[in-house]
Amino acid sequence: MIDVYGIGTANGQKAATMLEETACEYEIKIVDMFKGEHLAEPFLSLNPIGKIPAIVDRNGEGGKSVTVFETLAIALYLCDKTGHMIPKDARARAEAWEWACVAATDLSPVLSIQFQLTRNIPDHCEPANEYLFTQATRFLKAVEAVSATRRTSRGNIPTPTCRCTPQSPRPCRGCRTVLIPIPISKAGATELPPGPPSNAA
Ligand SMILES: N[C@@H](CCC(=O)N[C@@H](CS)C(=O)NCC(=O)O)C(=O)O
Repeated sequence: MIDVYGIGTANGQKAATMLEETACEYEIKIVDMFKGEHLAEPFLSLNPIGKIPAIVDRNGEGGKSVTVFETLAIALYLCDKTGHMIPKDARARAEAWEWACVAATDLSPVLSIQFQLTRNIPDHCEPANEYLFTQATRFLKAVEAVSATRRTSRGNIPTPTCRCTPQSPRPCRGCRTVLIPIPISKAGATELPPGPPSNAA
């Protein structure tokens, strides 16, 4: 059994999606960021940076408990543990690492910074916002083109650019595990309620 600590933000959903995709049994432990629980114990002992998600594998190697934070580290840990989603062929495996790196080092930071910029910094520099938007579009187009031609090791078509909303009649597998729906609107992040406290300052 794996405990997943988080809430239904994009990164929280990524961990939950990977638990589903690797067919692990898991229990959701809500870390309510809107109450600042991510910046306090006991969560800080799971991730000293104070960002969700984190997992605790109660039955890790040798039957010992293993804690992992960072979504890419969680994804790789789960693939490694279960053997799911990691191609055996070296070239295909390198391709899997390529896209994992794109997600973790390109797409995710760009989307995250753009989100914070448009939501929390009203007098942000618009050219910076446009640059981030252009980059995000570039990464997402490439991901969509490639994922249209691929299947995961478990035979289902991956949906890396999920478009579910809280009202979706048939949410994707990752979104079925969403803990608290986050309102999404075409107008963008500015319409969202006030964000959780952050220790970024
Ligand atoms: N690089 C981290 C980023 C995680 C992250 O940004 N989590 C957000 C929620 S989606 C968070 O905890 N934000 C709270 C904060 O920055 O204080 C990962 O991939 O796990």
